[in-house]
Order: sequence, then C-alpha cells, then structure tokens
Amino acid sequence: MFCYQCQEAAKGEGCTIKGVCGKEPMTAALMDLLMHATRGEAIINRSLRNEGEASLAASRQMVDALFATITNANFDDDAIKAKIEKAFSVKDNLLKTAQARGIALPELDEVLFDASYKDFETIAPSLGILTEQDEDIRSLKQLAIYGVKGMAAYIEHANNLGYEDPKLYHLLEDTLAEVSRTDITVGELVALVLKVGEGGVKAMALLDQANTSSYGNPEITKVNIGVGTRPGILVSGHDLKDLEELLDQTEGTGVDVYTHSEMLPAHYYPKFKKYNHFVGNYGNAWWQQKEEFESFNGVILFTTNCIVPPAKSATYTDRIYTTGSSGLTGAKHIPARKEGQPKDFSELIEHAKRCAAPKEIETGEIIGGFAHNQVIALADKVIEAVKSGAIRKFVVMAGCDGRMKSRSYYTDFATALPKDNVILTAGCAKYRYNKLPLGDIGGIPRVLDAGQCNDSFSLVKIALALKDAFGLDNVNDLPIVYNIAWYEQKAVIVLLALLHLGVKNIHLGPTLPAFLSPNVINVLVENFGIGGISTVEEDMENWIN
Ligand code: SF4
Ligand code: SF3
Repeated sequence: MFCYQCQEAAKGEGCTIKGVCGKEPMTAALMDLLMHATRGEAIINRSLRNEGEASLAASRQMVDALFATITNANFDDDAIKAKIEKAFSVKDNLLKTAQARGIALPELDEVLFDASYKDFETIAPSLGILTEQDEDIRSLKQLAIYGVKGMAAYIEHANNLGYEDPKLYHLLEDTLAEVSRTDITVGELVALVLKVGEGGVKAMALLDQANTSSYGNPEITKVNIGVGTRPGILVSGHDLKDLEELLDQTEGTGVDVYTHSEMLPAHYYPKFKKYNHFVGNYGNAWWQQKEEFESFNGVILFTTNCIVPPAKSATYTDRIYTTGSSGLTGAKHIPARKEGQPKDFSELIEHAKRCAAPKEIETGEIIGGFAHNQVIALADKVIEAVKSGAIRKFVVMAGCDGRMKSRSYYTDFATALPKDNVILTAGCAKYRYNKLPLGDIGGIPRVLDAGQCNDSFSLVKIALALKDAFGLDNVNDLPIVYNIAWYEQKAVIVLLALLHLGVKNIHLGPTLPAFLSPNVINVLVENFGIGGISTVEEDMENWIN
C-alpha cells in the first residue's frame, strides 16, 4: 500500500505497511480501486453532460465514494466492496448510454478498465498513487484529489439537508477527469488546484446555507461538559441531519444525547436547543476516543470521520454504530434514509437504554457559537475594540487536531499569545486550547469558535466584513495571522479555498503535507507565502510581537 493523504503519514512520507490511522493494506487497495472506478465514472459522466445526458445519480454516487475514502471515515472492507460494485455498475450504465447515443469517450484506462473487486489483487498495484512517475505532477494531482474529497464531504452534508448544486458535481467530475489525463502539465494542474479552491468556497457556502436555513444561525452558547445520570448516546462526526433525526427519536425515551469532537457546534444552533435531552459535549477531539468511549458507557454513533479502530481489548466496540459514508468492521451500520423517511435509529436507542450512564471526566462549560452572523452582529463592539487597541490581532487557529505529540505546540501558542490577541477557530483544532482560561477582552472571549471545519467559511466571511468595516482594499491588510493545523482532506479543501480567496502567508502545521513535492512547496511559498511553523517563541517573535 501507499498512502500519504493525511498529516500523520508514516515518517512524514507515506504509510506503506499499515496506516497510522489503522487502515489495513487490503482496505487501502480497495480504496485505490474505488477511486479508479469513480474517476472512470466521472470522466464518462462529464462526456455525457456535454451532450446533455449527465446522470445525477452517478454524481451522487461519486460524492459518497469520495467521502468514504477520506482519512478515518470508513474501515469496513465489505462496505468499500459494495461501493466498488456500485461504482462499476453505475459506470457500465453510463457507458451503455454513451454507446447508444454515439458519444465519443476519452481513451483512458479509467474509462476502459472494467473489473470487479474480486480480481483486484492482481490489478491494485497498477492503480495506486505511485503509478504517476513525475513527482510534481503526482503531487499536484493528489492535492486536487484531496481537495475534491474534502469538498465531497461538505457537499454530502448539504445534500442530506436537501441542498444540492449540480455545478459542484460538475466541478468534481471535471477535476477527476483532468487528473486522469496523462498529458496534463504542471501549469494546468496549478490552475486546476485553484479552481478546486473556488469550488471549496462554494461548497462551504452551500453547507452554511443548508445548516443555517435548517437550524437557524449559530448564537453564543455555553455548552455543558459534565454528565447527567441517565444512559447516553454520543454522536460524533459532522452530519447535522443525522443528529436531528436521532434527537427526534430519542425524545421521551429516558436517554440523553451528547456530542463528541466535531459535533460540539450543533449546540450553537437555535433549533437544537429545544431538545431537553440534548445535554452537552463529552470529551475532546477525535483521537482521544479510545479512553473517552470506554468511560462514556453508552452507545456511540459515527455520522462521519474521524473513527479510530478500537483495540482488540476495547470493551466499547459493540457499542459503536456508523451511518452515512462512515463504516467500521464489527460496528452496526444504520442504513441510508428511504425516500422521505428518517433513518431508523430504534435498535441503537434500545441498546442505549441498556447501558450505564456516562462516567464524569470533567465538569464546567465551554463557550462557542461565533459564526459569521453572530460575530457580525457584534461588529460594532469588535471594531471599537480594534480601534481602541484593546484587540491588536486576530489569530486564525482553525483546522484539525491529531495525536502527534508536536501538536502541544498549539496549546503553548494559544497560551503564549498576548492578552490583546483574539483566536478565531473552527474544526477540531480548538480542543488544544478551548478549555484554557484565556479570558476575554471587554466581554469578547479570546477564543471565538465558529463551529466545525466547514465553518471556516464563517471565518472568511468575518474577515471580509472586517476588511470592509476598516475600509481596506485587501483582506491581507487586516491584522490577522493564520496559524492553521491540518490533519485530513477537509483541511485541504479549506486551505485551497483560502488560497482561492487570495489569503496570503498561511502557516501550516504541525508538518507540511508529505504529498507536496519540494517544487510544489516552492510554488506555494512564492505565490502565496505559505510556510510551516517553528517553535512557539520564534513564531511569536516573527508573527505576533
Ligand atoms: Fe497513513 Fe494518513 Fe493514509 Fe491513514 S490516511 S494510511 S495515516 S497517510
Ligand atoms: Fe477534525 Fe477529523 Fe479535521 Fe472536521 S474530525 S476537523 S480531523
């Protein structure tokens, strides 16, 4: 196997024996085949679209396949095999349509290739990332692919709430078709990567519209991090529709619902506040789940990434349920909703009733809900604080958390920031500092949490509103520093979105992506001022003081 799509790629180069994330070589090979089949599907659907014959069902299938291959989303080989079979059958139908209409197709391996997963072991080595020989072309192709994987995740959440934009499907298909070209140049790929970033902005805007139209605009909220006395269900991942349906179905059952990791921001939406049994957030970022799921005692529902496969000795494995694009061997999977019907969580709820109440691991509250609408409502106060010098700098510390020890940098950095600096955050990166007593500036908390990783869109909207309020021409003239932590492919699409918007001088850590070749890094440094991180002392000196 070879995979280097996330920040924890082995030795900073790539996982070759087994994924640091727990991905087995068999799963990796199956995912390579799924991506290959999906690319074929995308190429054909693009050709059909040019003749007015595109299949919406094929586009939706592509989104699910892309989402399932992101880091930590799906560890269930049978589920991946089923997706491969589906991809080949969708592709066959597209081929038949193309033949029947006499539509010419590119003579690419992805289009011509027609195999079932059963003989994949012989063909898998010819499908992986390393089959692209040129290091820079490979790097840019994978950068574009990881961007579309992250974008697909956001598109799927928006779709689940009934928001769909076929143009975004077209962008995904065009990108997958372009990266399949054997004659594509470095220049074309750089342009393609920025186009993916443009799509990222649109996908995040669509999801923002879907979330806020469905659940209201996030508002300042204190979230309880302690526990109640009743059995609980812990909901992880990012999908708000799943959470809503689960909350409806658990009402009056004697079971409490808690959020974990990236689901925390659900508490900020007005519509979720009506549920009395939606009691709080349990635990921290995804990577601490092994300990936290043991002590939670109740049932755990993964709506998306990030899953850590449980150890053999874990006592909570049979308490895990997955749904949507997520999957885990040994866990029960809640099937997709049928036309107009909610998902059926009854088995999971019955299971939860038999569990003990969660063990308390901390007490108190955390505060969040500073998405664009709320912060813009506070704009006068914020602008006044900047003009008076009470706020000297905004530091965007959005992104992902992860298990690497070096990530303690982010806790130390947040702690070391001068008291007149405000942190803008989104994504699970916040767990490195959101429980620290960092105080406030004239009533404005020093950590403003906008929400999930996709809510980085809010941070962009806030930055643009500040730019206008201060009468600046360029968003880079604001007193903002970007110190972003990345882990998986959703962070890649957030980064590309920021680049598309012209944001410069982003610092990316804790390490730069293994999939960026030295030449590609040079392009990013020269054109966008992208850089890594150093020590807290040095970075404080260079960026803040
Ligand atoms: Fe390794 Fe990350 Fe790929 Fe998992 S997703 S196999 S940890 S590079
Ligand atoms: Fe976190 Fe996985 Fe990226 Fe959504 S939950 S930010 S790592």
